[in-house]
Amino acid sequence: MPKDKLKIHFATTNRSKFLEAQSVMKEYGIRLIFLGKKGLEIQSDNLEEIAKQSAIASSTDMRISTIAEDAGLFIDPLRGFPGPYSSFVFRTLGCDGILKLLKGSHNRKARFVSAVAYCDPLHLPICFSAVSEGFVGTGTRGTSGFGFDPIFIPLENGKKTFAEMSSIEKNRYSHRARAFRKFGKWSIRSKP
Ligand code: ITT
Repeated sequence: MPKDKLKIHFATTNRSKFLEAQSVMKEYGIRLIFLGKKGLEIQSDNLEEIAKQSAIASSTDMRISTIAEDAGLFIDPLRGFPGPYSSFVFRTLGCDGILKLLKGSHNRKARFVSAVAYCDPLHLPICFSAVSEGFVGTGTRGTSGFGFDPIFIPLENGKKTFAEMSSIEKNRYSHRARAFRKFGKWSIRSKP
């Protein structure tokens, strides 16, 4: 683990994502800093590869320790779509577009996946992935969070969408919180 363990830059443009991750990192004594930009993202259908390359790019460019995260919603009856293309699909189709694609489908099983990559200028990146299993609701509900939160219901809760939860509650079930906790545990284990 790096010398500047307590301060890590999060190479993301998404402030909601940052705030969720920041509160998890606090549990591990890590101060996460919002970078407001990310390294050039590669085209790939592998979230871990995208996150790793993005973390390498930011860390090399700025000579600092960085974290990058790539996440996506994988919907079973759509054979994993939108998956790694979630950002584009959210901007183009949005929640309503996904609901239309699923109209009449009884199978609404889906999962959010998060890949969190850490990189410092002297080492190869390390990546931690986690999943939140759930299903897509039949309409949009709630105003919290971002992205596909209004249509995703995590299995462990089974009732509320992520957008109907506080960020603390979302962090109990979310792919992102789980992946960041894996990173947090690793950072404690690798204490110099
Ligand atoms: P950065 O790449 O700058 O970090 P981003 O918003 O583009 O921000 P991702 O590529 O990781 O982030 O995520 C792709 C999309 O997947 C994102 O724009 C959302 O629409 C959706 N998504 C990811 N995590 C989500 C979450 O926790 N809740 C709702 N939607 C999420």
